[in-house]
Amino acid sequence: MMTIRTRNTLRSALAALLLAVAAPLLAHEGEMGHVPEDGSTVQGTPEEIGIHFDGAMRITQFDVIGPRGRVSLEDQPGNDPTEEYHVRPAGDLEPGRYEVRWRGLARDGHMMSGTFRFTVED
Ligand SMILES: [Cu+2]
Repeated sequence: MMTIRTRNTLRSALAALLLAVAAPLLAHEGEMGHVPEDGSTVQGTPEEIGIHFDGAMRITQFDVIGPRGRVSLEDQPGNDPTEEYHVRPAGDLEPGRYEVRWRGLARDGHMMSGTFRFTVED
């Protein structure tokens, strides 16, 4: 009797814990799209580079890494939460592979991060 009751108590405690862990994950803002598209190839320098989220995200880091290292960006928007974050390269991007690395703060306070890649052709 005692053992069964203890086991049931443990089971409901575990279920409550799983719910508590799962709920914030369901509420998370996610990446909805990338500019240029992840894995795409673009002709020449893209006019803008950015991400769309399905909820407000406060971007804390947004780096574009190319064949020659970090790309200079013309503008880095402020720290206001936004659903669309776009930057323009300060100069022409030489042909090659590029990776965007970003970090942000979701509304629930969790740090989010991601990467996406694109290729620039002549
Ligand atoms: Cu979270």
